[in-house]
Amino acid sequence: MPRWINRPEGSNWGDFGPDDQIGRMNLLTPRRRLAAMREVSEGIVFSLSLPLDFPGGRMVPFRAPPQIHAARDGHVCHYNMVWPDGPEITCDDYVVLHTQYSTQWDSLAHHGMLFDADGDGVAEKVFYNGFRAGEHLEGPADDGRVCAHALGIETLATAGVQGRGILINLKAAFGMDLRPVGHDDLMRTIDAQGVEVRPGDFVLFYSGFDRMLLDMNRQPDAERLQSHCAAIDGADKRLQQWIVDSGAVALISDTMAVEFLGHFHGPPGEPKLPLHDLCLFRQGIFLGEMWYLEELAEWLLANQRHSFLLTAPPLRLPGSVGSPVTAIATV
Ligand code: UVW
Repeated sequence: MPRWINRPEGSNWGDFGPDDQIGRMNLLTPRRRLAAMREVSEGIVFSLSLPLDFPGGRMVPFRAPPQIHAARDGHVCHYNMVWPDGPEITCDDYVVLHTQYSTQWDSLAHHGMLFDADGDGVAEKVFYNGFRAGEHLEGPADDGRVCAHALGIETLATAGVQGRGILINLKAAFGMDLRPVGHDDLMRTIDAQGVEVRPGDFVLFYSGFDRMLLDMNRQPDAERLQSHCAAIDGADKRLQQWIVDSGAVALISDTMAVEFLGHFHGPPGEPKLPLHDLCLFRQGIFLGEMWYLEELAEWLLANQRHSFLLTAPPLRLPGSVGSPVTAIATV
């Protein structure tokens, strides 16, 4: 039995194969990856991760900062521990890590929709390419355990997250005011900044949110953060079509959700996160959020460039729906 009969409007389900789990990452071919290597001319690198204990506090109530603990073997604490028969000292730890607390990838298992994929007239919980909640995305069990048997972040980890990155500087175009960036605004910015988007690209949007967050030093002022910065408007249908046509494999930004969050309190029944709907559910386009882009954006602006080699694998953590990422841009 196929997993789905009805294909969501505007989706590419099945185009990369009936069991595909990496969506548009299929467009990142060896030839395109090789071309991305040719973006490197200086050998300068930029780390694109915030310290993973940022933003600090609980900006999203169910996402907490990492907690690091000493590894224990019964009553033995393996931290600053002198070996019983020698002079060596050892430290081991473990961490309680909310995978989407800080600089992160969203896997295609992060965001699904209620949709009648099997054509029985009843909407069910489904994700990209028709993978199902409860069946492929198992849990939560009584003890809280979950497992994405399909679409987990390990699918991205093994897909080879290295290719051409391009950065669109929304801060340079629009300043720090809160602003949805629709299709026409984005096209004007792309033209003015001389950005060329190619199939297989990772498309980064820089807003200046990262600097605000860092200056708050782990005590985020949510109201201030929510009332600043430009972000692409996922509800703009022409912008959605541009994303589909662009061939981008992932959209990435320094903001909380890549997209403008002004639709969060929109009419009942409408998607609150329309870009998440388009990218993660319909098109299999990965989203990277809360990346640290300031230094890269400033270097690119000063050097009249917009493209670079991006290397950004997530953790190969089977069954997880997201992952921290310590990405590197090489120019
Ligand atoms: C938001 O926090 C709104 O987005 P995400 O769940 O993708 O992190």
